[in-house]
Amino acid sequence: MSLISSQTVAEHATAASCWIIVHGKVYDVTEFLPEHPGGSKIILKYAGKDATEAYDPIHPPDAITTHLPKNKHLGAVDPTTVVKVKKEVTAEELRRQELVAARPSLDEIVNLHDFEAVAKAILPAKAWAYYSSASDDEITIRENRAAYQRIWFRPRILRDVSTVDWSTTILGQKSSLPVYISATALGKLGHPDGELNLTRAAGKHGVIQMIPTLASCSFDEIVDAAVPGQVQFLQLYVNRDREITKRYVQHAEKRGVKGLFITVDAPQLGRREKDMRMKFVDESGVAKVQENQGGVKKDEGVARAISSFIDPSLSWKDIPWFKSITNMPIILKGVATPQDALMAYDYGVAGIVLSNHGGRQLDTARSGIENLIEVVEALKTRGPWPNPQFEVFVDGGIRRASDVLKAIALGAKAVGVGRAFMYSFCAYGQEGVEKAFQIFRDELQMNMRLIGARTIDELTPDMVDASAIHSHVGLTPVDNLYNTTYQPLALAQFKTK
Ligand code: PPY
Repeated sequence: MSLISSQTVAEHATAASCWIIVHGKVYDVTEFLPEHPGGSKIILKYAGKDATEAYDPIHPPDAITTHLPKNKHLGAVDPTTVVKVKKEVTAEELRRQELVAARPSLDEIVNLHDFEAVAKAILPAKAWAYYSSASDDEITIRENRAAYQRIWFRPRILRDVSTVDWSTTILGQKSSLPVYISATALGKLGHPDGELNLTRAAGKHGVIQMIPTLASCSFDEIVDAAVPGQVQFLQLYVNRDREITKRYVQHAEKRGVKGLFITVDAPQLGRREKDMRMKFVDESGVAKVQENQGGVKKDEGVARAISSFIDPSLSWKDIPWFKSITNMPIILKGVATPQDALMAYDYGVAGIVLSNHGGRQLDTARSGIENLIEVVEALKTRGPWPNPQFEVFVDGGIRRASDVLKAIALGAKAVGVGRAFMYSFCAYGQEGVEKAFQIFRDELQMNMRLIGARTIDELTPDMVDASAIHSHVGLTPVDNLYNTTYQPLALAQFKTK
């Protein structure tokens, strides 16, 4: 096939005929414009041009080739015709690069909050807004941390804690930590290797990674990056087109994925205002004077832009179907009440994650750790507890091994950590994630010794005092590190000249 000159591509720069270049290939996306989950406006910005840089962080590499009919793949661009446009380095970008160079050395990172602080400083504003944002007033995201501080330890003494072992099993799979990497989307917004940083670190350290449906890397890239025997789970957003979901799930099972975590708390995406407000901020980080023209669809932030494929009609009736299409254990991610925990149990799934989606969905929903207490009580009515056939996980707000131990003492089989691992690779790539694991190990060793638990099984409910958990009146000492990295919400900005 003959090469296409970039001048020819440039002639197709309107909604009537829209060509774009991605990874050196030319695509005719004219008919796809109305179907693009992120809206047509963003594609039109790159009409007739190379869209690779904008495409990469948001899409797995194969998204365009799988979704666009073959007759719209027009061929390769002639590289000799491509005029290299020198990318203008903005003031924000310059400042960012200076900060990257001045990052604390990894040796100076002593806790997980440190990663978050570095990520906050060095991430592009849009990436930080997308990752850090939570819904509405961001009450739940903060409560996720605060709840752990309403639980106090009741340590046991004189138990010979010379050796302590925090390894465990999760859904029957070995895990070196009682912590798994929870799914977080769009990893390449924060680091060029995206989710592969997590895969590589997890493979080296025997930690289980949950692969997100909305990863920036493709599912196969993430599985290919695993070492032999490395355990991976899959987080699933259920597509309106069930055939797509079926193919995806069965492909994952074939590729050796060991657990299917179906997200059940996101029939519609929460309104994450920090992310939404990015619309009004231009590249230099200065508030942009922008009239809201009639008819122009409001940009709703990165997340809402790409969420239209998620099926809001998902219901309990679908659970038998999932069981019929896969033998992987099915876990419902985003359960928040004892009633639903019992329904999940009665529907015969393998477990639940007590989660509020990192505070990104229903604001003022309670924390997973608070719900755990009632859920465990309810599950005891169904038979002996702990029940090896039904595992309960918790996520949201975990930054310390002490948080992990509290959840396990109260009945969680393991906990999920999403943002904290993501921030560790945003700040330091794979090495950052490995350091985060080391921090967990150091803190687990110290805390297990001080609590008097030599193994995960020795963590029992009597080792914690959770009597204040349901009191939402905060009288605990102030969590300074968290409060420093937490960025308060802002109100709408007045126009600047
Ligand atoms: C989230 O942002 O909370 C997600 O779970 C990922 C996501 C990203 C974009 C659309 C829908 C969900």
